[in-house]
Amino acid sequence: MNRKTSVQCGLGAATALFLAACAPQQAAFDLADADDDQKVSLQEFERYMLEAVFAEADADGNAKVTFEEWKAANPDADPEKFRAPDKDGDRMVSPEEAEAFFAKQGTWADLFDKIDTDNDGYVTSAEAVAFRDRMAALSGTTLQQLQQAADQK
Ligand SMILES: [Ca+2]
Ligand SMILES: [Ca+2]
Ligand SMILES: [Ca+2]
Ligand SMILES: [Ca+2]
Repeated sequence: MNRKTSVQCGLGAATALFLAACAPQQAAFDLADADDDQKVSLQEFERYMLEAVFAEADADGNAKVTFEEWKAANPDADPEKFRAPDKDGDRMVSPEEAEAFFAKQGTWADLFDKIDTDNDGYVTSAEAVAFRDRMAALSGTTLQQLQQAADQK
């Protein structure tokens, strides 16, 4: 994906990467399916989403996300909320801090559950497509909106 597309899509759309709003569905799915067994486990999903979200936010690619970078990718960013994952208080979020934060919040597990409609612990390409179609109505979907939608099920 080129820089322009990723800026237009914004951070919430890192989620949409998987849902193919910004990337060809099959390409995103194949990327997430690290062991190539045609299904995405929660572990694969978490790894993929973390990397996608982090790469999306880390504009200068130095493996640290500053609040300014976060805000650029996510205009509604709240400084208070940004501080939550920043465990060592250096005003930057490292991949490790992001991983711990998302794991604690259950962010990816909740989303994964929502996509894995037959609850077999794997997301198939068909389930990913079905989920994208369900979410298609929510244009400009942010991660927060996705979580809210998941909460309301
Ligand atoms: Ca797999
Ligand atoms: Ca950075
Ligand atoms: Ca930090
Ligand atoms: Ca499934």
